[in-house]
Amino acid sequence: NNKIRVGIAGYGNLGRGVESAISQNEDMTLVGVFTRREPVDVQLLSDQVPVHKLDEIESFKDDIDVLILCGGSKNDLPEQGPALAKHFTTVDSYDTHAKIPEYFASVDEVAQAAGTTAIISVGWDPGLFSINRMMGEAILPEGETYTFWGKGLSQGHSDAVRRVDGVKAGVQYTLPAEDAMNRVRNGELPELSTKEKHTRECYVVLEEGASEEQVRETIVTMPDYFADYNTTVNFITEEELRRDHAKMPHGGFVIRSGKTGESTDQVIEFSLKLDSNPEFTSSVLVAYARAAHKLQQKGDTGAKTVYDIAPGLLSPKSPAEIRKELL
Ligand code: API
Repeated sequence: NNKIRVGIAGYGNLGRGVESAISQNEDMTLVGVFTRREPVDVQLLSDQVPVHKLDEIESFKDDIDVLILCGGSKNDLPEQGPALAKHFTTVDSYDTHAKIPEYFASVDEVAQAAGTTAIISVGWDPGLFSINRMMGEAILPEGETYTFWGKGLSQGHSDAVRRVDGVKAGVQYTLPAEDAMNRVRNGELPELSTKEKHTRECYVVLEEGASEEQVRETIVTMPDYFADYNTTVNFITEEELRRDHAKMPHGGFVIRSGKTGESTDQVIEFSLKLDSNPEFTSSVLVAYARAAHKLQQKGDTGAKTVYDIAPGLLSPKSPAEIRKELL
């Protein structure tokens, strides 16, 4: 049969989510998981799927149609994105918004030369929210766009916290400012700075001997992640982290509030309520993996973002089926 053969690079929360999502998509099969850890130490959901060392992945070139990159944006993807696009058609969830243009260029150069297709920055934000921001602007040129997240656990910010020297483990919650959110929902079109829309709350387990003050300072001043926000850092024990912070819910919304004609109000709202941020992000990655494979087969290569992908390519159904059933 002609199932799309998928590989996973990196097996944390996202990798596990991708494994689980693939099992819900009959046109796909998971051929292997690739890890920097010792393969015997990696426990998959399924015992049917082999685990290999990531540095041996090149020898699987002919066995994988699409590789889903499940590493973090802060340290893993800037290196792995271009390195793996050299040999594989890839999908990733690079989410450092300010550095996406730079990351796109580095992946595009490699993918163009290698003839692979690489869809970057896939997920819900960046991803589904980005599409809705763009549609709002295109359809209602006179208006304002607002994005609110949470309350929820940001994987990107949690990953960034865990990379800080002296941090053993930790999570980050994004909290929307209720008053700002209500003003937007009431159609007020307020001008809001980054700080006025969200605050950030971190729960951190320190390494033995690490300094609270130093860790706090490194986190709250971190560019692209925390510097522009009011951030609080709480120090907790490993047991408290396991007990109180194991769930990873998230969500939020994009609102475009605009006017047509003389002064006709029009509001577009797209919202998500997620019990598991990683499982949802993974599900988006898997749908885009299907699109990446179709593009690659058509010879449409190079780096892409969600803006470049026609929605029908995400579906396992044929264009004729989609027209008949969903239009
Ligand atoms: C936040 C959002 C999260 C977006 C979703 C995803 C993640 O600050 O909570 O990191 O979980 N930017 N990029």
